[in-house]
Amino acid sequence: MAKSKFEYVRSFETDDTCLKNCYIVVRLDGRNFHRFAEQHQFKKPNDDRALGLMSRSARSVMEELEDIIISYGQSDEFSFVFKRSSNWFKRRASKLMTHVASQFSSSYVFYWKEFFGEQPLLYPPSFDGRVVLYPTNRNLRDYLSWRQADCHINNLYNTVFWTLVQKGGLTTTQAEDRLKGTLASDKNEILFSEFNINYNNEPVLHRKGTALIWEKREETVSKRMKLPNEEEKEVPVTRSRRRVEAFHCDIIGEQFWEEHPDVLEDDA
Ligand code: DGT
Ligand code: MG
Ligand code: MG
Ligand code: MG
Ligand code: MG
Repeated sequence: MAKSKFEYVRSFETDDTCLKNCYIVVRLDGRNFHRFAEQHQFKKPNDDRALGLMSRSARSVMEELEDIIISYGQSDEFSFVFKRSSNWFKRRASKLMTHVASQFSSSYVFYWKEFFGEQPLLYPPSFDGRVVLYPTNRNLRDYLSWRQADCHINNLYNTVFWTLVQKGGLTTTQAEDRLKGTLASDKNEILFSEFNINYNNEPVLHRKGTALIWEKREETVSKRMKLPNEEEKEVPVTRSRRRVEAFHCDIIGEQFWEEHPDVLEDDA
């Protein structure tokens, strides 16, 4: 086919193919969710409706897009990991990232009512995205560990902070001053000795965030079948189905990975 004289503009496009053999991680983060949470009266420090909606949207991303093996989320962020051998959209970073971000954002709006009921969504939320490549299982696991450690650090801080405000009667400025320079052990101690709260008994969803993976399930359904020269009858049919399952547990140690050996491909 003859090319138009405008065709050359294509050559201005830059190549953003992700390096082969690497896990491709897309991390989304809510834009200005400090304000979004205020405006929608999110419960402090954790709103289970908001966290549920984030997970529901992430599930939609995994179900609608190809090759995502695990995702991990906390607060207003979610990370999606594409399998190493993925060739979806020829591994073009911008395609992968924008599909993840738009599928997630539209799902967040689409499923809003399932979690917030009649409380209206006041304006369209948006999420930024970035792409990071990790060549080894160790690097990928360290990435996920980093996000879960971040969840822990922020949740411990926020739990003590809001306990000091909500139960201790401090102003937010006083609570901030009280926590300046404190270590994790000091924060645990404040919760325990002043408010009789054992941080380890706080909801695991808040302490560990949410990991979503694919799990195989054997499913038996009965089907009506008509064989030649026989009456139609009910026969049990077993098939294996994949579905996204949520875990709120430690993903830093070995146990989770030993129990789910199919998530990561072996290093070379
Ligand atoms: P950004 O990401 O630079 O556009 O700005 P933000 O405001 O989204 O900041 P970020 O992502 O560092 O922090 C997440 C904010 O979202 C933080 O202000 C607390 C808020 N947030 C997330 N989950 C909850 C929740 O469950 N309850 C409440 N009250 N706030 C939440
Ligand atoms: Mg941010
Ligand atoms: Mg944010
Ligand atoms: Mg964030
Ligand atoms: Mg098109």
